[in-house]
Amino acid sequence: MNYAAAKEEYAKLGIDTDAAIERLMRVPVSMHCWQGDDVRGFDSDEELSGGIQTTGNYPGRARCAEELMADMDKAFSLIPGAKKLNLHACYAIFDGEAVGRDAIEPRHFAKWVEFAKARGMGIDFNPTFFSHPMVKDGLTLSSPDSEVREYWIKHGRACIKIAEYFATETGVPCVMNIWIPDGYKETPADRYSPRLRFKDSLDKILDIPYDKSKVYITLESKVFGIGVESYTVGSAEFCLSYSTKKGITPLMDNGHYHPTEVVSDKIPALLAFNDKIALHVTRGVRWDSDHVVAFDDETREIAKEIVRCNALDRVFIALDYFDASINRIAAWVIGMRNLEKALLAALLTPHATLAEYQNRADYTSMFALTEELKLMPLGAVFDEYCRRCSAPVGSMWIEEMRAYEKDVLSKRA
Ligand code: RNT
Ligand code: ZN
Repeated sequence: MNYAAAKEEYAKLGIDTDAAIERLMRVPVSMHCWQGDDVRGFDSDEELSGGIQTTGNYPGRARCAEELMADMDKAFSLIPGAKKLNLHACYAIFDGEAVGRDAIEPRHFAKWVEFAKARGMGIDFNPTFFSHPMVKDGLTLSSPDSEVREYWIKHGRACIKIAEYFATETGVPCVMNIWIPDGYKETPADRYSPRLRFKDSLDKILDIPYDKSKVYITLESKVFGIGVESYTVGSAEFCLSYSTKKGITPLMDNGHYHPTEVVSDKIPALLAFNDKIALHVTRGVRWDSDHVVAFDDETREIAKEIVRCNALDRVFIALDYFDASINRIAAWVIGMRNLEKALLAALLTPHATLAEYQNRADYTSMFALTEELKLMPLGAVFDEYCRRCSAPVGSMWIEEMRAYEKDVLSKRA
């Protein structure tokens, strides 16, 4: 079906496809740099730790900043819509200098700022509390060792300054997300003290003055990680309570809940109490496996909640997954395009009509229309959206990705 015909179909439901396309063009989605190099970063040779894992050894991962930037550029060119660059502290560019994570400075990210500015993008940021020798017994901000805690507190504080620098330079607020891997493999003898130490460490990090209109500090909870199956210090209740109490922003990663819990349902709950919320969109397969985001029911439901709560300006949307078993450019592009599709589908849904059915207790119509909507010509509108964003239409991007693989990635021995 062509765009004009699709537009007419949606108009019958009272939906303006042009308005949906224009709205979506203004929704930034933060693309995680760490998909490009299997979460290795540039600041240490440590193995990936923290209970997260990349599996697979598909050839061609980025090995340095130049390669990562080039790969992200390639991915950006294949993805419609507005983007933000999501960096981790371990992607500092040192140029030979030896700098600890407790001492990183804005200048170590100057090249990233240049990169983002040239592309008209904002930057989001993450302190890196894993893959580092100062992670002691799997613990960072909750460690019983005050020297360890001190080191990571300094890291958190250094990162706030860098986040502020990103916002000042790009003119776009920076979301700075705190996630720590701390936890225990076995049932701990003391569940309380680690959380009190984490709380105290966070207080110390947040103690430094920063411009709250420029930096949004988020806190990400988790249920378990590999090797820390029995207890996670930064659990859902801990992180949500802390965020609320301190007026920072909660972040939900949809891989970080029990398999039958859904983040889509949590979005309106958190929006009722928070001006802003943040998301890491991922796909867990049986566990927090961080598979590439698919155009699946829960991704669509997440997008629907954001849109029908009228919260596109209140939800910071980022992707967070890492697949080393397929072409990494494809991993970015597939996940980002799927999220864009989900958002577009949500913008093309007659929410008011459906809500009215619900309020009239006409569940028959609500269900019937919901199911019929699934076969509406979304593809034709998405193609048009891609066209207007100068991004490849349909499966055209696959050839471009393959060409880049042949010309660039395959030469990385
Ligand atoms: C880990 C968290 C965290 C990381 C990134 C690399 O389970 O999801 O967000 O994936 O910071
Ligand atoms: Zn995450």
